[in-house]
Amino acid sequence: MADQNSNPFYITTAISYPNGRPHIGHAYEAISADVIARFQRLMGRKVRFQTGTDEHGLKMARKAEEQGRTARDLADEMSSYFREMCDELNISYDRFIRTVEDDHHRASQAIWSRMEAADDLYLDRYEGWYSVRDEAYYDESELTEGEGGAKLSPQGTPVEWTVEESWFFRLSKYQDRLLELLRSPAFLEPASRRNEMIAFVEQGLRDLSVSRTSFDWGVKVPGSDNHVMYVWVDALTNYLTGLGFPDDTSDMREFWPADLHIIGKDIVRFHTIYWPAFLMSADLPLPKKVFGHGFLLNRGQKESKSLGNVTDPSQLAEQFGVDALRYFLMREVAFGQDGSYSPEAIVTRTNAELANSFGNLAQRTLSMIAKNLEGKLELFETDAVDDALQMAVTDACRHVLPSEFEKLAFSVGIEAWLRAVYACNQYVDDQAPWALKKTDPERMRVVLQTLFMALRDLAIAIQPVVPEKSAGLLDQLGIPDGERDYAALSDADWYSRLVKSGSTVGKPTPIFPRLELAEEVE
Ligand code: ME8
Repeated sequence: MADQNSNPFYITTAISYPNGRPHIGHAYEAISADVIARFQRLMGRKVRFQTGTDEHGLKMARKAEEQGRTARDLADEMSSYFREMCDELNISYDRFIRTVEDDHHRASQAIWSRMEAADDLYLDRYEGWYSVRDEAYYDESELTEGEGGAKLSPQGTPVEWTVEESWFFRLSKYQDRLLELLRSPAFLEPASRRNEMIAFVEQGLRDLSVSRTSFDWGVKVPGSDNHVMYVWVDALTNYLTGLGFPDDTSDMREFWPADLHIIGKDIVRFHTIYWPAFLMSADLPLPKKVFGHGFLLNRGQKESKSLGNVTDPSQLAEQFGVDALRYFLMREVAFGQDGSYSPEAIVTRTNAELANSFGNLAQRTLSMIAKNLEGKLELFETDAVDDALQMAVTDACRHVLPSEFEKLAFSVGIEAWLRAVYACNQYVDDQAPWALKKTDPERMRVVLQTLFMALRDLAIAIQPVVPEKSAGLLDQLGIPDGERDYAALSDADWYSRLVKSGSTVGKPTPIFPRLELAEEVE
């Protein structure tokens, strides 16, 4: 459906359960999706980026009951913390969706009616296991035994025996088409998640219970007022709601099917089996790719209220800075795998790579230009050693980083960028402009201006990861707003235009101060 000329790119995160406050896993997912959204914008694509909260279901209803309040009241309060977290972390979403919104109820009822019209829904009785924590039905064969013989889901959560009248979706009918989809490598990444899903489908799909009658916190089933939709039916539909479905809107035409759903590894089944089956039934195009990222662990351990190690991401951002946190997460964790973080690791890495390497390079280059060239830039003739540095920087910024980010291999792309930063620092040490000042001032000018050009490329390339800090540096360099996208990296004339414009470099302000570990952090 998407019009190729406008080059649209639609990316979504999962929508979070607001049954508590956001944790670091939520922040990690939002940041990684934001890095992709910003990257694609810099690549010249028209990006639509959606995130939000998943507010219906038994988990929310029970949590509200526990707290003696209405589910709506709980959702209103908690959802606002998720939105605040996104704003604090500089997440450039176009819409923060809440599933309690009217347009979402309408969209969910519309997809339901299309599945019904396709003869894919029938009324029966559900008898089986349900995990409220996962909001998932499990087959007996999938369960394991916990302490005292308690039955546990494959995710280790408690399950309860459930018997009620329910609408069923003919999932079994889509078995062959789903297998074909899952076997096409582009649909689900990383590849490690694919085999598990293929095995699940190969083992035979049973029809899925898609409505509940024992509580009413959800979207009403059209024509069956005593049923609410199974929360995953409405939750997954959020990706369509945001584009105006079921209306034939320009957003639907432009952005559906979605280019990329970013989700965590625990909800791959819902996104690569249930969701495509619902869409096939409703006769809608399927998302192009689902990426299941890994989990973030606190010093190698899962965070949980009982261990008392739950981290508030806003507090981390406040303590270390938003961009330092973003950089750390994208650089430290190989996207797709699990990763671990600790305050020490954040401080060590960002001090070494951002403060001491990139920040220091910017600081010393710009202060030498301000001091020794009176901030004035001019055209210059390079030597082979200057050309070699320029080539290394250009290769990292124009080729390696973008091609790795396109593959969602952020840590690899950042590593290439960092090698270019190291090359610049090595060049400063080798060329020793402070010594050239006395022996060969003309050569000093060449060295400083070569570094200026490199800094500009490095700052442009790293924008998706550290948007605020790179913007600050590009401001200090005098790079005009309209010349900061990736196409500008291939513009051979930018420097001569800047020189002609008479732009000058003032005394720099440090962009990445060294971080200290606060006393209260162990
Ligand atoms: O699953 N590290 O919501 P949710 C990394 N409402 N990612 C993590 C994580 C961790 N420690 N813990 C959770 C839901 N996540 C549903 C989604 S989408 C139509 C409905 C990820 O609040 C998790 O994998 O439990 C998911 O992608 C997202 O955070 C929201 O999790």
